[in-house]
Amino acid sequence: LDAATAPLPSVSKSNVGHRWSDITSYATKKKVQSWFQLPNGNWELGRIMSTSGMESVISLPTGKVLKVNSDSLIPANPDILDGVDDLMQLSYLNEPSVLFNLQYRYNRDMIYTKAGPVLVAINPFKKVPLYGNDYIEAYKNKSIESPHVYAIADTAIREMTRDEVNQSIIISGESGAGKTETAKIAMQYLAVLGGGSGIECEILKTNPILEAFGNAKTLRNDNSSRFGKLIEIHFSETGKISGAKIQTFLLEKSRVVQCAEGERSYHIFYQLCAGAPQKLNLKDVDEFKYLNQSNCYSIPGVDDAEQFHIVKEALDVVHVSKEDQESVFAMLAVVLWLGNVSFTMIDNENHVEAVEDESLINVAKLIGCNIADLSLALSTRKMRVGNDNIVQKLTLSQAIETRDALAKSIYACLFEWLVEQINKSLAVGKRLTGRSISILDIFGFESFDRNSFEQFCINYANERLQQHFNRHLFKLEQEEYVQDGIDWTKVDFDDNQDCLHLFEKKPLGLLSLLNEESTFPNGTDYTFANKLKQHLNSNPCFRGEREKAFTVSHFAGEVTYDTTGFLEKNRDLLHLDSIQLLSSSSCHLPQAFASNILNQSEKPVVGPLHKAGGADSQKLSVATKFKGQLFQLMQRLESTTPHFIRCIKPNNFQSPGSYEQGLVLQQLKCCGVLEVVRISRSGFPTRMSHQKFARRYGFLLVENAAEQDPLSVSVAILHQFNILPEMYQVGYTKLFFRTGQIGVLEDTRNNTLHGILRVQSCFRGYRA
Ligand code: AOV
Ligand code: MG
Repeated sequence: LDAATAPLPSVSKSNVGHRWSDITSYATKKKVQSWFQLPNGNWELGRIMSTSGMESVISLPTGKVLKVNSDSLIPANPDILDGVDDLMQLSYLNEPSVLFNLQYRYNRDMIYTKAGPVLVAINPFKKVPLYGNDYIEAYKNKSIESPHVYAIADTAIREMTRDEVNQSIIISGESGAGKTETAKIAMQYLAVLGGGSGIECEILKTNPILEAFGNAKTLRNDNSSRFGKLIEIHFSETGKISGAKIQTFLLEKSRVVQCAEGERSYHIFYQLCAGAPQKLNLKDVDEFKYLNQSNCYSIPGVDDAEQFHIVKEALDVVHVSKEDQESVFAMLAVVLWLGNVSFTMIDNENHVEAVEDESLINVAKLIGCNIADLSLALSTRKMRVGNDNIVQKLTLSQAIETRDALAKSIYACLFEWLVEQINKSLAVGKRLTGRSISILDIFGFESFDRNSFEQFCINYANERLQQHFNRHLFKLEQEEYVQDGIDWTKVDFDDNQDCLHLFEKKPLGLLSLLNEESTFPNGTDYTFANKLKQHLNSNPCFRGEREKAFTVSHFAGEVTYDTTGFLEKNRDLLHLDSIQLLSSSSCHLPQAFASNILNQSEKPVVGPLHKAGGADSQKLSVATKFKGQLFQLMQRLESTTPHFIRCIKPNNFQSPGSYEQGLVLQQLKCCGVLEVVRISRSGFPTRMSHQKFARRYGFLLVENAAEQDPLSVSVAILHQFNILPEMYQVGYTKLFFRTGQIGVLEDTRNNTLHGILRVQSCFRGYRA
């Protein structure tokens, strides 16, 4: 049994495991596998043939043999760890090992993998046979253990019941990574386990509604959520769903009036046009300006007319009356017709008047106001200058801005109104007092060639969420050590407090400065950008750029923002003339919208008239409102036990079967999975119970250990193999190892087993 007693390679005392020289000296004897980076950046698994000095010879699976610098090699895990279902089981947690492990599983349709406490989900972009009642049953009965959204949902239910603490399932990842699908899969599980009252059907039907009104085709995702969503599902004492509540965040309003080439506006517009009741008098989608500017009308594989029926049925289920449904569709038609309203020049000072054509007439009819009032609201503005009330005529660009602002407001109000109706239905007659599980599905971190106010808000939200993530995982890790009686000196990890500070600091943070500038009537995107540069240039997370741009170092990478439109989007003004128009309507929805807008002002708007300059300072800025919502959200999440799911997009083409290592790696880094792995690496990531350890390696002991208890066997093994004391900790129930230790033991075990097999076959040969 030479191999068993052969001295193990010496190991480095640093936290991160082996020093390279240790590996290579060991490798030369054992032909250890190692990662080698190809010029295209991908990693390839090779075997080290020999090493001399700083040079190693490796053979690649293709048969190619290369001479490489030893420093460029990264140790690979032993074969028994191929495709482990928790990355924490890997001896080496380096990037190629993590990437390979996920890819190994992905290729076998195992799209879920645990990264310690986090579930990683890689978007398959195809149907995978992992869902449905049989699977739900199996996870419920614990007859399947492989990582799954169902398993997360199951844990959430169990911990809610056991600990009497509210739970949250927090889903994040880039656009198109699969957050919304994952949220639906989790809801499906909760609905089956907590079903019975019928309310679960209503909850599931909120998905097609909110997706129709809040999702759109973008260049990255055919069904991209353009809002954030938290759904809180309540359970009664008996574990049945008793009701639910939905909160939404920051719908992307700008999409209603403009969207990029190849993208679409919100699905519902196309659905309505395809399946519209004739009485709305709608035209084909390509005749509406708001829809035809992006040259994209359909989504491959999606039948908008059919979707429209699904949405109508869903509205029935959540008790939106037929009458209200008609009003909703009428408001959608208002938005579409508004986009077609045009203006003509009436003087040589560029002032305009709305053209009285079919679009203007239809808008007036559908809103329930008279045409002249509508026309005035779109082409003039009442102002108070000194003590005089004056009526100012609008220029073409002002009129278009006013028209678009009205369309955006109507749509945003409609969305809010719908959410409110849904919430009434989900809560009606039920007391939402029991325990709850909340599912958070927000917009992921975004970095485009050009980033605007929307990305600014989205990325700020992701910073907040990332901090929540860090704090919890750090805490969880620490708790596990403490529970097992391990001496745990705190490990440092980068938190993103500095970047959050850059956003939130008062009075000199990004948000404060933005708000301040937004209240100045003469503030412009230029003056805003200059102010940032003036006050924040010394902040390490901030860099002023040329023109009106600035760069923020986010946890997920640097993003350069173009301030064009920041102030206008942050002010988000709807002129009082427009609000008055809505409140004068004879229909109930426009009236409801008008009072909703007025209610959202900080102070009631006094008097019907604008101040000169038009800045309506009473209204909360978008950034302020969003920050408030986020704080409230974080507070709510803080009081729950979180379960994190990180969605990963394996390619940018929404196509199945393609796994781009670079893209996956970038997301693992961005969304903090490697950070979790890094935190764990500086601790003791490999854990094995005393029993399992004794069973697996006990036979390697020189002295017979059959009589001893698992703990003593384990300790004897550790001693016999001279595992350095700083490389492991003995807990009450488990052994905790630094990175790489199990790999070394495992190699010894394999060699010993091979030795035994050889000896056995020798004997057999002898007898024969
Ligand atoms: P997202 O929510 O993360 O993007 P989605 O959940 O909309 O991404 O997923 C995008 C598309 O990927 C879906 O429409 C499906 O076609 C596919 N997909 C995702 N998960 C699965 C799965 N488990 N099985 C099969 N197909 C899946 V965004 O909302 O754009 O950030 O704002
Ligand atoms: Mg989504």
